[in-house]
Amino acid sequence: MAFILTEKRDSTGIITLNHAEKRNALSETLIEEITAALEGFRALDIRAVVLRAQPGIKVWSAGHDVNELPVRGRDPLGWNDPLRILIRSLQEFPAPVIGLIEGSVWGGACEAAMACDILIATPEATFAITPAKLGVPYNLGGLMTLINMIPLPIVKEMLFTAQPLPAEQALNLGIINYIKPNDEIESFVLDMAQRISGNSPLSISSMKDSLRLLSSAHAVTPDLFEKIQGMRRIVYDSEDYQEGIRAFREKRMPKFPGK
Ligand code: LCV
Repeated sequence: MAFILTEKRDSTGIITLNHAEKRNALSETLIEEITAALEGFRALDIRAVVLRAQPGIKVWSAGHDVNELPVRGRDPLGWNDPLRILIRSLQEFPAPVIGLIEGSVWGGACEAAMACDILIATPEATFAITPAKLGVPYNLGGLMTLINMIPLPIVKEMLFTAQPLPAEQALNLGIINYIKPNDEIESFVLDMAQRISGNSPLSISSMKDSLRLLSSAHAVTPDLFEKIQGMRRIVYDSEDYQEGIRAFREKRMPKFPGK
C-alpha cells in the first residue's frame, strides 16, 4: 500500500503523506517512499517540491514511528536511521521544498517540516517537539536544525514542555513564512512553486546548498562531540527511555523514574 501520493504539476512535484490511520507516522516504509519520490523528481527536472498531507487533515504527521524506535542500548536517532535520512534528503534536494502544513505536527515531523525551505501553514496548525515525552535524547544534527530555525528560548520551551506551538506564534517567530486559510493555502503554495520554477534552477540550487552548508558550519571539536554523545547515551540507555516507549505502547501517561 502506498503511504504517500505523488503528483507532477508543470515543474512542481507534490508529495502527499497518505497514511492517516497511523497519523502519517514517519515509518521506515513511508520515509523510503518519500526519498524515492524525491529521487524520481530529480530525473524529471522538478524545480519546486510541495510536501503536504491530505487536505483538511487533523494530524499532518505524528513524527517518528515510535514502534520502530530501538528498544534498548542503541542510539534511536543515528546517522543511518530513517528520520535522519529523511531530513538530509529534504535539505539536500536541489530544488526548494515548500512545506504545506495543515493540522498538528509532532516530534521528528517538526524537524522534517523545518527541513523544508519554506513553510506555509493553516491557522490551526501546531508544532510540538516531543523527545522529552518519550525519554529520547534528541541528536546533534536535529538540535542544529532546530536552533537554526527557532530562537533558543523557544527551542528550550518546546523541547522541555513538549507542548504544541500555535501557527500564529510560529509565524511571529519567523519559523513559518505565511499563515493561509484552508481554502486558499493550496493555490497560494502552488503559485509560489510556479514562481520559483520560473527562476534559474542552477542559481537556486547553488544558493540553497550554500545556505545549508553555511548554517551547519559550527566548530564541534571531537571532545565536544564525544561529550554530547556520552550524555545522550546515558539517556537512551536509561529507564526513562524504556518507560517512554512502554507508556506510548500501553497508551498511558509515562511515569519517568529519572534514572
Ligand atoms: C507510531 C503512531 C504514532 C507514532 N508512531 O490518534 O521527536 S522525538 O525525539 O520524540 C522522535 C523520536 C519522535 O518523533 O517521536 C514521536 C513523537 N510523536 C508523538 O509524541 C505523537 C504521538 N501520537 C499522539 O500523541 C497521537 O497519536 C496524536 C495526538 C498525534 C493523534 O491522536 P489521535 O487520538 O488522533 P491515536 O493516538 O488514536 O493514533 C491513531 C493510531 O496512530 C498510531 C497510534 O498508535 C494509533 O494506532 P492504533 O490505531 O493501531 O492504536 N500512532 C500515532 N502516533 N508517532 N504510531
